[in-house]
Amino acid sequence: MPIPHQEMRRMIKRRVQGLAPRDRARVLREALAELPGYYSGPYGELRRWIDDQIAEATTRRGAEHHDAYFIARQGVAQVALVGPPNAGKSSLLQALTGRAVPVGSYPFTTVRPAEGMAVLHGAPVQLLDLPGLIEGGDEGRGDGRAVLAQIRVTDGILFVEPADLVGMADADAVRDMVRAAVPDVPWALVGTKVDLAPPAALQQWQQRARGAAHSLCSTATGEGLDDVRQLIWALTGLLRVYPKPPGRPAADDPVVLPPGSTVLDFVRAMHRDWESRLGPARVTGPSARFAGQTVGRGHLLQDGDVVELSLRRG
Ligand SMILES: Nc1nc2c(ncn2[C@@H]2O[C@H](COP(=O)(O)OP(=O)(O)OP(=O)(O)O)[C@@H](O)[C@H]2O)c(=O)[nH]1
Ligand SMILES: [Mg+2]
Repeated sequence: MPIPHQEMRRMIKRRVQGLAPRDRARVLREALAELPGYYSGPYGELRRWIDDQIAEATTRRGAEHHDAYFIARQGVAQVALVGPPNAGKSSLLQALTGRAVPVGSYPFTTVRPAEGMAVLHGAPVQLLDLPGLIEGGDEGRGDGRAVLAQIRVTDGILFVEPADLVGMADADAVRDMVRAAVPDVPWALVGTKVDLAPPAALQQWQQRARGAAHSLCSTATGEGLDDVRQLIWALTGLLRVYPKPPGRPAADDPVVLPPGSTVLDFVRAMHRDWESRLGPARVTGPSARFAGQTVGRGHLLQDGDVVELSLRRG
């Protein structure tokens, strides 16, 4: 049973909301490919609407403007890649978002922040590639102050550190400095370059990461990149909530909600007219004590919940 076309249009709008034009065009093309194969009727109209949106996104490409250093949040969350020079931040941004950025085997390749969109579970998560930080950055060494100002307003910090332990003293100093300067932003740890790391170094790296949310990867071989995507998703705290129409299976595509969302937030995200008609909601999943638990509208949802709403006639 295909998703009704109106819900599909809403879903596509949600997916492209806040995306840079180029990413919007890509997501729209993907949506087009997923459409049921009808070219007439409501789905035909939807198809023409998407075509128009793609045309708009691709002709306005030049309209983007960023301040040289500050990058405003786009998408559902912004996560900053932070670490010492040469750790592999830009390589990771490129691997996760497809955005082409300068990569070099020398320190300070990145001189201006760059951004790209990682589409995680259908939701656009903005990643920032920042210039490498060095000890003393908080006192103005390098561009430390400007980089820290950006990190203060981001939603999550992904510390990028080399798993081969090359330059590891710097990584420690940078992490301590950032955590002292920005204590409120949640963080996680990624070890890069596992392909270069001898087993003993890897073991030592993991020992050091113990107690922190972390994962290991190589952008050279691609290994571990899915783990990094999971790590970023968990870092954002975003929730995937799957609507389930009564008597039918849950939808494949989740509604993505901000951390701390309730059943009421979910209902509002589904349809603006449903709030006044909301009857009991039944939840199955991580936030439920048992499958099909009946909950109130203030019930806090968790990532992976399935919610069945009953609506009174409007
Ligand atoms: N073998 C291997 N090399 C990597 C990996 N990730 C990055 N590199 C190499 O490490 C060097 C630094 O990578 P960048 O992505 O430019 O590092 P960065 O952290 O952005 O560096 P700055 O912009 O100078 O702060 C480059 O030569 C990359 O090709 C990896 O997973 N495996
Ligand atoms: Mg770089």
